[in-house]
Amino acid sequence: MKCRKCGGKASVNMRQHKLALCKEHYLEWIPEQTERFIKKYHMFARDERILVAVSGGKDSLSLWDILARLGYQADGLYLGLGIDGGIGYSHESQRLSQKFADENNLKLHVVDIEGEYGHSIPVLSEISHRGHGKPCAVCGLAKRHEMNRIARDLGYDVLATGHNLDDEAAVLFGNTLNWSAEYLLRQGPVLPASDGFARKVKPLCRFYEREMTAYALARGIEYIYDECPFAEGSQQIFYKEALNQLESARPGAKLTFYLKFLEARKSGELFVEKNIEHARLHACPNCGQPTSAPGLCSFCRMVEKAKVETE
Ligand code: Q46
Ligand code: ZN
Ligand code: ZN
Repeated sequence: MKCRKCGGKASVNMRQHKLALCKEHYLEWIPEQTERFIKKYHMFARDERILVAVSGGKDSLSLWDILARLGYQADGLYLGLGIDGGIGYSHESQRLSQKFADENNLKLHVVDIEGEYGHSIPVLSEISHRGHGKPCAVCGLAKRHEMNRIARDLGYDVLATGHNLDDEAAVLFGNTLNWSAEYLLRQGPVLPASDGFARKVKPLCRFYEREMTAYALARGIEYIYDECPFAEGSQQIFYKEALNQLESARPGAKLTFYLKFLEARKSGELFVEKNIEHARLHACPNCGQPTSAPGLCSFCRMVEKAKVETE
């Protein structure tokens, strides 16, 4: 397999784009594409200040890396959730986030939930009895609240998260299975600011997860491989696996699923019943069934025609 740009040995092959690239050209292609998506979806402008939610994983660190390479003013925000899970999850993810910031001369804000509110996420979850044993409901609530608070307090124009196509397609799949109209209408690459809420953007939403893994590895970014221990067995992961099966049988299915959804939403077709033309129907003079064709209905005309031709 050869790189389409230079003819050298390809190191990444993207079946869904029918595109193979060498490492060097892949590392150019990802930021170029990201820039294209930022413009296409009107995410932010050059003079705006961006706060990147950083978790220490490959997606958020890659996003930060790409925005910095593109010359955007992007600072990071790490939220200390206080999750250990036997692997020191929060500790390690914070260490890697800080390491990335230091090595690249980037500014990282660190907010520790326990330091700020007296309890870690798992403890807050137990106390509040939300979410049936898993702290994810409390965690999601706290993350949204804190990211928004810090963006507002520190004067950032926009909040950026590292959600990739696999994440977005899985959420879309879940929302579709439940026909959650409200969520479907809010899902997309950009959630505009609305009273008290900062604008939220997802610049990586069109990249497959494995494209981001390839990027992080090629850039030599050190990230935490483990997922949060509470993610195991989640519905989200189940949906991802289902979509991966679909994708392996039909390369590009995931991207099409997401992009066609964005198109339908933009054109206003989603959940709007089309006005089917019932007007101007009249009875066919031959069979009496309703028809919009002038004179005979299409069926009678076909039969007529067949008669004439076989006479
Ligand atoms: S919600 Fe749940 Fe995640 Fe919070 S507790 Fe872990 S898995 S980090 S995306
Ligand atoms: Zn090349
Ligand atoms: Zn509040």
